[in-house]
Amino acid sequence: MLKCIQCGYELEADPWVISCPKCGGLLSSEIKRRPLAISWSLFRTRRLGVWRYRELLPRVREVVTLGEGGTPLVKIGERLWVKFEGANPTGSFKDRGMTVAISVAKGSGVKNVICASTGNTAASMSAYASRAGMRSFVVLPKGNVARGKLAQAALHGAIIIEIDGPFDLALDAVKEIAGPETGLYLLNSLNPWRIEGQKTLAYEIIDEIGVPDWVVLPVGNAGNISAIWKGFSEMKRFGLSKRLPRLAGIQAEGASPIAKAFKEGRDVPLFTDDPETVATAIRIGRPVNWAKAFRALKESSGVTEIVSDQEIIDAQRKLGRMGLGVEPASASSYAGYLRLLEDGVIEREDRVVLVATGHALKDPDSSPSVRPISALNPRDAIDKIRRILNEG
Ligand code: AN7
Repeated sequence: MLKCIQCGYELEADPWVISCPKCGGLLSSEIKRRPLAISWSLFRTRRLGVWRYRELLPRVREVVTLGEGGTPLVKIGERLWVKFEGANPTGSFKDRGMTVAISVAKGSGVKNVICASTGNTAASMSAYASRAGMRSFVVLPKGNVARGKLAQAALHGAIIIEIDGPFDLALDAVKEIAGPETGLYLLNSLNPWRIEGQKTLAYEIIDEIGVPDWVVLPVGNAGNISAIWKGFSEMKRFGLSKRLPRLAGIQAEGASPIAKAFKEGRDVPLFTDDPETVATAIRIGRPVNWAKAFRALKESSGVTEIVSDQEIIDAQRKLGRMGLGVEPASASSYAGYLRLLEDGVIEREDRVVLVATGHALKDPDSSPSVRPISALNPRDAIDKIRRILNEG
């Protein structure tokens, strides 16, 4: 059953209905009754990943999967973990949502899918669409999509359209053309089935370490923060966990419509038409899921934080030196965490999970420039290595 989060209107699940037919509000897939069979011991008989929790996902005729989810939860401190979503099949958390939404679409006979994207949604959607035998169209902000993501879209055979302007304008175009009339199925995070897949990130955290005190994550279009909150809330409602975490939503200085407004105690975002940040994944000025995000932040006694591009890059380098390769948007989790720790909002005793949403390989241009030491021949290489070792 789908329910409008704004006016409460309820309707039968219909893949083609992406927003409320009554008021245009965001839809959410609601599980009315607790599925009887569910328990941790049942889930744990299955492989860790999105479909481990299939009783809590939409029923689909055929699962279109690449083995998504089940990503490493890497301990980097006494009470600090990184959920490494870069380990998903296409290198970002988007795969969790795509396996579910593409499976739903396939069951309805969809042949063509479309999204606007800052890059990762495009990469993920085109991979899953190809896996399902569908054709994909992606609309991107020209010059602001990281190289690795473009390469993926091309590799998986997407038809790529670039526009002059930010992600938000690309999404306007996609929303206009998608629908049953054109047969183009919309796969941005407005699509409630995407959220259903992405909520499993929360399930996996509880499955592995229980409910933490804080979950810190980057916020762009605000689908993921909504999804993760839905995941934690459902587990508590179904009696599979006892408490809820607080959420910390992090945005970049030049693209902080939600973080800024929430900090100031406003009820609606401070939209911007010209978002700018080195973290191109979250270079978004008018996040479509803002209403769900505000609810998640309020219900979780959450906070928002704003970090500079320099803090993001510094955090990315620090994670790199811990063996964790993440793209800039993902490093904003760690940058935000460091700030919140310094400000005493998060305390050292708190158990914290940082969500690292995408892999470093996505955006090779954001990594430090490569400055190799030239050697004339193998002998020279050996000499140079010895000299460095001797320097200590
Ligand atoms: C690495 O791909 O919006 O707040 O079009 O790629 O759910 O939007 C990507 C978003 C965080 C923000 N980290 O998630 C897209 C797109 C990474 C991302 C986000 C994105 P949402």
